[in-house]
Amino acid sequence: MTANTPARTPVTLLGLGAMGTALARTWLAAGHPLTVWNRTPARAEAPAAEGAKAAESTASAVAASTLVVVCLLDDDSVGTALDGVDLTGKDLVNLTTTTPAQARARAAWAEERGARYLDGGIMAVPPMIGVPEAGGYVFYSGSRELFEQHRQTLAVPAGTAYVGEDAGFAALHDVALLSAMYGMFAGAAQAFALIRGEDIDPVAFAPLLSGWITAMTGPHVLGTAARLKSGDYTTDVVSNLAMQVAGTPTFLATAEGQGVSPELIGPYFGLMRRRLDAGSGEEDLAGVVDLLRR
Ligand code: FVH
Repeated sequence: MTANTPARTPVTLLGLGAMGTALARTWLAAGHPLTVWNRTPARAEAPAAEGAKAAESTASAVAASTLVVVCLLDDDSVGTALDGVDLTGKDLVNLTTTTPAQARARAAWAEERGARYLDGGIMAVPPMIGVPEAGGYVFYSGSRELFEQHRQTLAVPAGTAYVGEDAGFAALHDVALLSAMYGMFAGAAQAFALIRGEDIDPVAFAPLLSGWITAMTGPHVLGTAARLKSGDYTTDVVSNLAMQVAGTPTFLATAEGQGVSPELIGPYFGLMRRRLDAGSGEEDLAGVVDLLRR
């Protein structure tokens, strides 16, 4: 660092699992003074060798910096690690994956202890951290002031997307995107199961499947969002529900013929059928969203 280089914000990081270790590396590489703590102290040896200060307790780690980032297994481990620690005047950024309700409760808990609170949902896996071209980012919600003040420091490991003052919103966005991901993975599993056992090379099949998912998903997602917002589920429908439900016996019979269970795809077809039976044959699939709401 030269005399003209602005000082980097000191960071304390609690948690050196796979994700915490990746985060630590990026802040160290960017020149941030870093204090780390991990329940199993041996995991602090690698970042310490790269210049981090290894704290012996969460209390001393928290005392070392105003900005305290937590990346532990779950909400219980956050409660355990910070139990009895003085958080007065601290800026607590919790990147641990939790439910929205846990995030809101943790925000209230932190504020009662005199800290500002920002919750985060990491949309990346460890190899994407510190690699901007990998496209990883973190959803943040909670104190906007805290976010704006530390935006640059938070942007070091991955991109940032602030989604609102409600501390639960980062977790909600995180879980919503991951839920969609698992739905797509379920669809891919169904497709691979159908071809498995035949003389079809799964590696040759993969780009067809991937290209199809990509081509269909974007327009479907954007179209559904527009319908949910406008409340108009029938204008400009390309493939209506009546036609799509009429096709489902073919998919189920093919699965049966290939020896594939309908347990993944059957429930979705069931929802489509319910919506059709309710008189929505001219819609597309947006109405399924409303059926899922309890
Ligand atoms: N790794 C991933 O792909 C995903 C990507 C998206 C975000 N997740 C979430 O990030 C949180 C941390 O994940 P991680 O990958 O670092 O997880 P682990 O490698 O399993 O490390 C867990 C750390 O938590 C510590 N820990 C566990 N229980 C306690 C406890 N009761 N008290 C204090 N610390 C605890 C553990 O310590 P140790 O086992 O080394 O002693 C690790 O530091 C997580 O929410 C993901 O869902 C990652």
